[in-house]
Amino acid sequence: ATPAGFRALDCESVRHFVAARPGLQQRVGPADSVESWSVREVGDGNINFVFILEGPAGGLCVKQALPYVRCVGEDWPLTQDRMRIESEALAEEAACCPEHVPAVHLYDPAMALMAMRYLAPPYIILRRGLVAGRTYPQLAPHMGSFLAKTLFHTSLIRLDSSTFRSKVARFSNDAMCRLTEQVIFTEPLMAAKNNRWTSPQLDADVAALQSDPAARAALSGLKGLFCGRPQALLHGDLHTGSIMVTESETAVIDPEFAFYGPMAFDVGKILANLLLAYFAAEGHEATEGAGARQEQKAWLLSCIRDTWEGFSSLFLQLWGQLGGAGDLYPAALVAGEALEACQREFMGQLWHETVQFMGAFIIRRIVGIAHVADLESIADPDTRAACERRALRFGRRLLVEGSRGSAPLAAVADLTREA
Ligand code: ADP
Ligand code: SR1
Ligand code: MG
Ligand code: MG
Ligand code: MG
Repeated sequence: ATPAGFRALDCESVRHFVAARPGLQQRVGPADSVESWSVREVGDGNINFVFILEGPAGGLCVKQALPYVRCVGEDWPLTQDRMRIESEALAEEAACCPEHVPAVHLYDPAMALMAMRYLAPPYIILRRGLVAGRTYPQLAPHMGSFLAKTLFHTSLIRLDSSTFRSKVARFSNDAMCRLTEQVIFTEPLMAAKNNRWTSPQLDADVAALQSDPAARAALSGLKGLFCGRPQALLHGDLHTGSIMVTESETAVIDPEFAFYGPMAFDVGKILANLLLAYFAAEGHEATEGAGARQEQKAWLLSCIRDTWEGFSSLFLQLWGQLGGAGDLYPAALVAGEALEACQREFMGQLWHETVQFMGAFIIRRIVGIAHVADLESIADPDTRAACERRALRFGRRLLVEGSRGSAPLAAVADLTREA
């Protein structure tokens, strides 16, 4: 139910909401400057409304959850508790990785809103930077670190089982998980009214994929992992539209889908979105000129590899330093060679699942309800469809085969060479 006292804000009412709260107001400007503040709604995501207020003292970002999905409208109701999840997840992430998380200044449950640090230009949404052809040398080390710290510190390798279970319960996030089950793990491989694709160019490709029993079985297996493996507190929507970047900084926003799930879901989502940018780059070259994206394409592939390497090596380092204190592999039970064997098995399995999730994420962005600007911004439908066909075939292969039989880095190199 909508919280008592809730009202949807617009640019005028958000100005007065902030002006009435001294702790927020002082971040934008003194009382006599309120009418001069610039206020704009900048939400370009699928779900919520986001306002930026700027005045003589600085800027502030206010994000509000209405009782429905923004990109669909009132026909798709959605819990406003997602704003509690987002503010609590940001706090959990900030506890282990403050360098990559925006500070939250207020969470107001009745208004289903959050006020947080305004990530002012040159911060830009990573997906937008990638569409414009840019590269970000710090992205892989920063995202490797964000993933390792948030996933390790919230896992049972680090925590005692009572603390772990209480966090699992606090982040059950049922409605948001059901949305993910529907739009990622169910609809893309069946006839569903939400689905869309570049038609008629991809009609035959999509028909073949949707009637492929191996793909359907693999997607169902991933849904089982998503629902049944509470391994760590996930961000839950870690695509390139949930990351803001500068040349030297990286900030992860928008964890409203946070819940306890399989680590490979988060790792796979960011890697899959980098791959989508890679496949789209070929299409941008059609208008920008042959070779125009060569440097970006090489960087995207190295960024995938380096993010995985940075993540896995820091995760294992944290495990070596602090893992013995948690209840999953207590030092008294697992040490020396036994610990090394557990770590090898864990990382091998995590990579395999990561690759399969990558396949599912690529497919959903080409066939399902929510597409990506990387591909959508390729204006010519034949050019776009050629990129999407390549990505779909590659995604199907990742989904069905995972990394079976190959060492992690060899698998990335092989798969991308053959794509
Ligand atoms: P949604 O949940 O609807 O996807 P997001 O949290 O992703 O909403 O925010 C939508 C957009 O608002 C982002 O793509 C970004 O452009 C802008 N935005 C969100 N948070 C901030 C922030 N802290 N600073 C600056 N811009 C932001
Ligand atoms: C209605 S589906 C909207 C999608 O946008 C969000 O960012 C999530 O990825 C979700 O699946
Ligand atoms: Mg978003
Ligand atoms: Mg969101
Ligand atoms: Mg995705």
